[in-house]
Amino acid sequence: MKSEFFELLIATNNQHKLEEIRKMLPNYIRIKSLSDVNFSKELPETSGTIPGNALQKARFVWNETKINCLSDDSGLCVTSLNGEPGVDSAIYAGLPRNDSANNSLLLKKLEGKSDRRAEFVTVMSLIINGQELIFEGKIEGTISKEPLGNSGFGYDPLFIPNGYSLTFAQMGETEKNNISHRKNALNKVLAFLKVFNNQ
Ligand code: ITT
Repeated sequence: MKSEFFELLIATNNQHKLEEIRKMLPNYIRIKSLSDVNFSKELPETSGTIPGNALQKARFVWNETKINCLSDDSGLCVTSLNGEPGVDSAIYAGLPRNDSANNSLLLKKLEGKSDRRAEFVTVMSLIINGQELIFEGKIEGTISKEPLGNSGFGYDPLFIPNGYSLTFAQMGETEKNNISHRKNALNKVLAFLKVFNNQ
């Protein structure tokens, strides 16, 4: 199937993710947000795993819209906390979700621990004409002693990728988007779409 443009619905209610994905995609992919298609339902995330949630969100949106779609389920996994907050990253400190409370809780749990290794994980589920695909991206790093920087969202003020001395929130969106877990997952999605769309 060769076509000039490829339309893709981004199955997220997280505006930060949507904007990061928008900036990473080439022009031949025309993205639509859920609000562009008047989709206002809460996305289900009850599987208990990051890949499971990614698939659950994409399936839900595909079943409701029948538009080719891409979901993103992400989390920060801290080695010395047995992978916490992981699949619960968005609500680590409880509801309503609050990035600053999540960061404070994480710092508190790491008090006195010398091992501050962590990795960000993104799993994307792509559904095209009903066919389900899964792609994973990761980046390893460490957790800083205090929140540093103002850009990005979520745990960005705490995450220092390996090989860097700045947190994601200090390095700014362009540099983060070049190396992030989300970018690594999206590169795999794009490699697939390139073949699929015969670009
Ligand atoms: P959707 O399900 O609608 O996509 P969400 O915010 O609920 O949005 P997740 O369930 O994947 O998304 O939650 C991931 C949480 O992990 C997110 O709320 C942040 O706290 C954190 N997170 C994910 N990606 C991140 C990133 O690039 N930088 C910092 N924190 C991130």
